[in-house]
Amino acid sequence: HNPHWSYSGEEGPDHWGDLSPDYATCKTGKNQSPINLMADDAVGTTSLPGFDVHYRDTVLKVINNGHTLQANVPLGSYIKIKNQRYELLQYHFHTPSEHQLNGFNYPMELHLVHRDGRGHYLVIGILFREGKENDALQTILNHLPKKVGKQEIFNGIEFNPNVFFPESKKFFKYSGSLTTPPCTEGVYWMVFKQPIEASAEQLEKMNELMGANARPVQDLEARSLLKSWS
Ligand code: SG4
Ligand code: ZN
Repeated sequence: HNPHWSYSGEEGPDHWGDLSPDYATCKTGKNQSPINLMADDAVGTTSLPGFDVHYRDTVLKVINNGHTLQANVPLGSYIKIKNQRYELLQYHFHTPSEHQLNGFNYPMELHLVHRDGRGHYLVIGILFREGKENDALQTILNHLPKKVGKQEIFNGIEFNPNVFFPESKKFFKYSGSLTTPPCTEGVYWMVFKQPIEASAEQLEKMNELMGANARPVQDLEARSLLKSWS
């Protein structure tokens, strides 16, 4: 059983590393996430490997696990990068955004969590800004679990999270960590530069559901931040 953690007070982000020896990396790690994505400081390279999105329409399974609102994905959806297949496990949301873009937070961030056959994580981050209503997000908002901690399956609701990808495929890439305890490193992060839109009402509703659940930005330390354009 893992020690309890939260986003404020005694069990908040400043204390995660002290709550358990299992969470020490949250304090001592030098490759932590999230970070501030400074476009001008990022190393531009057009030679980053491309990625192919192979997501399927699947039944919507939603859970509020007390830390985030999350959709669990049945096997069969994956991202391909250089012949490596990263299986989509789940996606979830943070309000406000965890990553900053040029020093600013956005009202929300989506994380699509993938894992390859060797257990390496790839997380894709997509930022939301306030704008027009987002139909896909509304589908999720229309199918919320009634209780915290219990997954609800909405049979008959076919959903494909590929609708969340922004038009521009420009992205940042860096090596980071899980943004929650145990803050495990070796996570391959890709964050899209172009935010997508959701309405003020939708963002407000998400914030109401989850509360503030963003870890503050961490130092880049010795890492390089890459961008897929120059
Ligand atoms: C959220 O708490 C998810 O519910 C966790 O998923 C996830 O942990 C954690 O965030 C960290 O992921 O993309 N923000 S993040 O770095 O995916 C994992 C579950 O607990 C291991 C399944
Ligand atoms: Zn996350």
